[in-house]
Amino acid sequence: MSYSKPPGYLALSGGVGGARLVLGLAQLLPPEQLTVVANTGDDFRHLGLVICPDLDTLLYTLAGWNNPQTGWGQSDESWNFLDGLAKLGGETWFRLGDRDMATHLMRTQLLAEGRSLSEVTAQLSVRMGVKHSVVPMTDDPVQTFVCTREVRTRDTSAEQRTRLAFQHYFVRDACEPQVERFEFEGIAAAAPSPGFMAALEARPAAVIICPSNPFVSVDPVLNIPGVQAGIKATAAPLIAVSPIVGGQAIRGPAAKMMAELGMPQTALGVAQYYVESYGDLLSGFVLDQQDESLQDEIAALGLATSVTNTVMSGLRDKTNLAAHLLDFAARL
Ligand code: FO1
Repeated sequence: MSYSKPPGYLALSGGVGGARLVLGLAQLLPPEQLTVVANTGDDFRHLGLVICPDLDTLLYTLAGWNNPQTGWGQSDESWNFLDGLAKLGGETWFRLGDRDMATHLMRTQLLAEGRSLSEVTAQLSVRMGVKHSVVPMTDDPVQTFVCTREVRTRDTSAEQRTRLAFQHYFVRDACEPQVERFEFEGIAAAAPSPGFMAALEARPAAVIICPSNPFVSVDPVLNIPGVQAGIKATAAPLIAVSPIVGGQAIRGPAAKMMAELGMPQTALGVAQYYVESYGDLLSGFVLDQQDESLQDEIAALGLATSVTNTVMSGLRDKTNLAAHLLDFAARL
């Protein structure tokens, strides 16, 4: 008697916003029914360490180690390492807590021993007691660069364009420069990670785009060669949750980026961007109750739509949104 394994779900996530929904999904789905694919475009080498922020936010969130205030790093943190680094005149703009440092050191060491990022992530998951499968989008190097334009207030003719490494834009420069476009260096030669491919080949019941930044968290994942074809081949509905609620991003620079890219900073603007970028790959869009008035315009893009509370503060909100998503997916 062969019991057909119930189909699983695939969640594509960046950092904070995505991790909240992933925690909700993890309350409802057993480990064998959920694979979380993390954006690795934010990754960078710093102080000789390989740092993978979105992977760590997801692992820490599922392990219960995360710092809910910042959305990154660990709770109960101490900062002696950073204080020591400051005394030596080292770079302290990227804040590394003492407990967080252990993760970066172990990851850097395991990678240096020749393991793939997927293998290292699996090891860290076990050591953190994370049961659900969190995988990098790829084991190949992909680095997000933010191409910005600094319009000098006085002399507007002297537009200075710069190409910033993601963490320089996001942390060192506090997302202040005006974005013009993004580059994902290395992506043309990147392959989806083994866990990502396996989850697609296992014909998931649905693929969920978490409420992450469309440009620097979602686009890197969907633009890895083979991913869009892989999603299409699953015949599973691809559903996005809007990261913009009431004209604001819950966290991070998504709304500011949309303004600088000339897009309406609304859930409709996000839906339009996804449809323009991915055509009919996307079949469903979930928007917040505050944006209910946009539902018909979003549906007119050819998307099935669903309205619910997408602002997640407590665990109940996360679980409710996850349940709503699974129910919505089942109806597509
Ligand atoms: N984000 C900040 O805004 N300031 C920081 O000092 C900072 C340190 C940091 C350390 C480890 C880590 O995994 C993430 C960290 N982040 C910090 C977040 C990081 O910039 C991520 O790329 C964002 O979370 C966007 O996904």
